[in-house]
Amino acid sequence: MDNKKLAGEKAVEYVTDGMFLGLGTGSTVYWTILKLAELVKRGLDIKGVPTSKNTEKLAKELGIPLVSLSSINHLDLTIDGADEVNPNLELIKGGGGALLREKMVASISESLIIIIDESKYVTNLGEFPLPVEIVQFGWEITSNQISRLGCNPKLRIKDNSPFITDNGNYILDCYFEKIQDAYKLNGTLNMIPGVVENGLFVNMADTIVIGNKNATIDIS
Ligand code: ABF
Repeated sequence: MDNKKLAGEKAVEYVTDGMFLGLGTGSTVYWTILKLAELVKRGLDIKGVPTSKNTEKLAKELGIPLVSLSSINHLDLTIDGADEVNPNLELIKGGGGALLREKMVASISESLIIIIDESKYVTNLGEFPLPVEIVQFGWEITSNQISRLGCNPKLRIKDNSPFITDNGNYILDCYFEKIQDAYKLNGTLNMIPGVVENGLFVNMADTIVIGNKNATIDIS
């Protein structure tokens, strides 16, 4: 079975009746949402908060009841994917361009479960370029400021134009190669004028579910 499908479906075991759930973005969470929709049809009572327009569309099509983030002040559990995870459960997220909403949803969740295939479990973060969401105004200045932290920022392009997030911002993919101190870099990045949010999730994940051949490994 596909390792992403393994991890995505395994995460549903953490869901109980009456939960308010953060529903992440990406191809691994896709399997979680499919499984949840199946259980909702059989009576599972959950309310979902999507982290992107794509997730909202999929959940609506599958009949998962949704609530808006502004109507609640906490979530019981968020299930989401990631681009890299290190042994400290620090993450790089945002490859799908939804990092700001993902981080906001994760920040009000009592528990955050990250689902990945084993290729994303790494010793050091940084081989995957760190997505940083920035405002469009003066983006070149913001990019120069970020480059002084020791990386090579690249404006994310889609269909030959700058990629625009659900929030109307740009994304810089920042090539650090190796990130030694994710906690410090997270704070430093967010102090730069023009930076909206970055894809480092530090001290947020509680459990990582790794789909690995025919087994899953829960690290928490
Ligand atoms: C999303 O999951 C993003 O933060 C991250 O880029 C993506 C990983 O995608 P996939 O599960 O498709 O590998 O939450």
